[in-house]
Amino acid sequence: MNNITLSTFLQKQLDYSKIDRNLLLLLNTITNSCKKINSIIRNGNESDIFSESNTINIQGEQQKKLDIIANELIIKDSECISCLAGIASEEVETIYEIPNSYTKGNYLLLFDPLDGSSNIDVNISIGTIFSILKIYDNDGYITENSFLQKGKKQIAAGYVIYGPQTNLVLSLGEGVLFFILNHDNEWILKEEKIIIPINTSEFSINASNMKLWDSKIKQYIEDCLTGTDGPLNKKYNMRWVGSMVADIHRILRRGGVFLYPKDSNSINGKLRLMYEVNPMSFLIEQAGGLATNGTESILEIEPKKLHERIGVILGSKLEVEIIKKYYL
Ligand code: AHM
Repeated sequence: MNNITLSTFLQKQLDYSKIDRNLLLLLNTITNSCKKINSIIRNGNESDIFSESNTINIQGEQQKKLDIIANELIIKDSECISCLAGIASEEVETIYEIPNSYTKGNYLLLFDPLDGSSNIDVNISIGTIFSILKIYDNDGYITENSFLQKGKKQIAAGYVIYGPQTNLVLSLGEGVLFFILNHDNEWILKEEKIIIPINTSEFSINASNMKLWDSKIKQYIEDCLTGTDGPLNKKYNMRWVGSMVADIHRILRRGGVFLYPKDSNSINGKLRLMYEVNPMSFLIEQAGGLATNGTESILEIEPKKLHERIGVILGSKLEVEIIKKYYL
C-alpha cells in the first residue's frame, strides 16, 4: 500500500458513491481537529494545558484545561461546515444546535474530546472518540431525541489515539481502517481491514472494583485467575491502561476483552453509551468482535438519554461469547 492519505481514500469513497460530499467534509474536518489536538499535546506547555480547570462537567468530573480546549476546538471547526444539524459532547450538558448564521446539514456529530483525561498529566495514551449519525427528516429543527438512535445506525465511528504514535481508527460501516499520522502531518492508510483475533486469553478490567461487581463478573474473573486449573482451562494475562482508547486499541490490534460492568457504586455503569461505548462497539463489531452489556448487543440498545451510562463487555468474539454464558 503506497502512502494513501485519508483525503485520497475518502475522495475515492465519494467517487464510488459510498459516501456523500458532506460526510467526506465532516470526516476531513474532525480528523483535522484531531491533528490540532495532537499538536497541542505534543507541543503544549504542560503546566498550563495539562492542569485542572476550575470547572466540573455534566458528568460531575473536574475538567482538565485540555478537555475544554479540545471540546471547543472540535465544535468551532465543525459547526461552520454546513454538514451538521447538531453536535453532542461529553463535556456539554445539552445538545449543541448549529447556530442559525450557518447552513445546516443532516449529520449529527457526537464525541468525547479527550477520553482518559485522568491520564493526561502522566503521559499515558489518551484519545478523541467520535460517532456520526444522520437524520433523514431534517427540517432544521433537532431535539435530544434526534440523537437517541441505536448504535447500529451509526454512519461512521472512530477514534484518534495520542500515544507513542498518533493513530486514527475509522469505520464507515465496511470494516475498520487504520491510519498513522506521519511527519508531514498526513493520515497515511496502513491497513484497510483490521480483524480482531476471535480467541484471546487477555482481559482488561479495573480490578479495584471487584467487591462492587455482580456475581457473574466476579465468577468470570475468578475463573480467569484460576487459569488452567479452572473451568476456562487457560492461563490468562491482564492488561489495564485506564484509558478506554488505549485498551480498545490494544484489543483491535491483538485481541482481548475489555469489561467495564455496572457495579454497586455505578449502578448504570461508568462509560457513556452515545459517544464512548457505541462508537467503540461499532469498531469492534466491524473488526469481527462482539459488544454486549451481558444480555443484549450494545448496538441494538435503544438509548434513553444523551449522557446515558452503560455496562459493557467487548472484544474477541469467542471470549465475549464465553462471558455471555455467565449471564444465562
Ligand atoms: P473520562 O471520559 O472521564 O476520561 O472517563 C472514561 C475513562 C475510560 O477511558 C476508562 O476506561 C475509564 O474511564 C477508567 O475509569 P476508572 O479509572 O474510574 O476505572
